[in-house]
Amino acid sequence: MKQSMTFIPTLREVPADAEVKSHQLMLRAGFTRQNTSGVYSYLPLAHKVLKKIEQIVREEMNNAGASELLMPALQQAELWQESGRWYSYGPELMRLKDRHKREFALGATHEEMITSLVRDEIKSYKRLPLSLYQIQTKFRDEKRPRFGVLRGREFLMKDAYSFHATHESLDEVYVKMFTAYQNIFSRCGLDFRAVIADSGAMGGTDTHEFMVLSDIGEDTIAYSDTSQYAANIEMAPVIATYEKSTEEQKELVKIETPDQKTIEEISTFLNVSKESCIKSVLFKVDDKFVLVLVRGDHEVNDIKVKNLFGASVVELATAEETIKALKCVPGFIGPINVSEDVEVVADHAISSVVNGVCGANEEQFHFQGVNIERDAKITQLADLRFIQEGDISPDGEGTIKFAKGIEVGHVFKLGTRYSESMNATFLDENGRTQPMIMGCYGIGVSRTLAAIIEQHNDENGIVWPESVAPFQIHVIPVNVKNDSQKDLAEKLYTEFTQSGYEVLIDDRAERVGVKFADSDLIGLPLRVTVGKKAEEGIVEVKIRKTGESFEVSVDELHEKVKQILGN
Ligand code: 9G3
Repeated sequence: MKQSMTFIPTLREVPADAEVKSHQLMLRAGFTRQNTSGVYSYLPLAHKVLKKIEQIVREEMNNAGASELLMPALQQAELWQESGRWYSYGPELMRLKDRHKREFALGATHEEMITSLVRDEIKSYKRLPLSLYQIQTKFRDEKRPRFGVLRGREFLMKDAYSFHATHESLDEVYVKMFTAYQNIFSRCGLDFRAVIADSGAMGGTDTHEFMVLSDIGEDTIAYSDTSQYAANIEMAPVIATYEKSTEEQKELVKIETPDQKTIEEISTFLNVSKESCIKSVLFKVDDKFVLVLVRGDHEVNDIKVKNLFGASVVELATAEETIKALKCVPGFIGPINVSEDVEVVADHAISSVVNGVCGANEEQFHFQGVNIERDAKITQLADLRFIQEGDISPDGEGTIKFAKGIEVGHVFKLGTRYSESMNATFLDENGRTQPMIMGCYGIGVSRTLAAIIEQHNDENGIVWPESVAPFQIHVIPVNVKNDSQKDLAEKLYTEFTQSGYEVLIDDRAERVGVKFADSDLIGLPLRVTVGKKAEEGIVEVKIRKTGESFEVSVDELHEKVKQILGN
């Protein structure tokens, strides 16, 4: 490709509203432009990278036995009404009406679509298992789109779905997909971890997220410092046990604590440790109030609360709801003398608190000498806190550390969640009608592009891994007005192209400083500069990743390039 004829609008300055490296570099290196909030165009260089990533995805999906198809983005509302999700999703699901006022969703995902497609055609266990995938634009009206294409409202996803007669069959395909994902992200040059994700009610092995390690990642990974264990912090179970202090039980005493509301304030005001404080958090779990108790130095994990009750919605109670439910303003609530219609549950660590402190359900007052099993009515003790750094790893090996991650993939065992609600059944070998068992497997393709940039850049720009670089070689004639430089550069461009390399030539009549700065921004693996020594048949080769550069005579050049690019 000739730069004088394509479209790579590079920028000198760092755009002010781009907060993360990948967003800044995609704008500066002329890979993308924002059309509106969360909506982007992928310019020619980004488009070539997307195609490279897609090609890797296709090879691995096909190798895992999946067949590619393409479903509509326009999804009739009836499909989502059948699964019930038309009503459970809010403004994030983009909806529209056609000319006949019929309602549609813009595809945020395709479980309903694929299930309705398969149920009409597959009736016998003999046709299972079946794995299908597509690579297609998805629409999700994110409340806060940010970080460029990392969290957009329109993005490119590979979504795969598998259909099975048995759970064993699903397990087999799940492993194949898991392996395919490891291959995909490795081939894209990413440093990633497969982490156990929110298991919902089922149990920890039915969903994994693939996280690219990055400080700007929005997800927190809890991983063991000595074993392979890694989980999304939302999911990581806590197996720590707590020794009960041998302290004598004291009397319950109500004390005045004027304006002391937080654990920090109480612990300082009463000169007690945070571990001996009881943090009471009121939630609305579906349509009932639940008071969750955790030790003062811990945090409530709302996903674990949701899973404990199998709820679909868990939200912090508002101040008004708190006053209504506990007859007390926030900051002084606690588990003692709580009305019947508030259920009180506690994290395991609470059972080790002796003579603790908690809110008195009376403004400006707390209780001291609290011993929960004596003073309060707990309906359940459960693992309800977030795991913390230093906790023992849930597999019993090593201690937990945290890392931030960007979720680029997510694999699920769906079970019969959609086949039952949408009546996708098959006849098993005994002639009995059964709901199909499903799996689904997603990769954020456009997000993967940005994640690669997050992990592969330096102070001068992007440093593309060769496997996904938009081109392999950047040929740069220093001065296109000098015939020997211009002719040699064009000769090399033609020869490399004929040898099967993908070559970009900067044939613009620009100053060399601009060409080198743009070349570093765009970040192709190899640069061949044709300058003053063109008459002597000498060019300069530069390796983008290491910065190493050396002069090479034209007759050794092809061999040298072959060595470096390992084509
Ligand atoms: C929606 C909207 C947003 C959503 C969903 C539905 C996330 C939704 C989860 C999935 C599960 C898997 C197939 C590929 C892999 C992921 N956000 N999810 O279902 F309507 Cl607005 O998408 N789907």
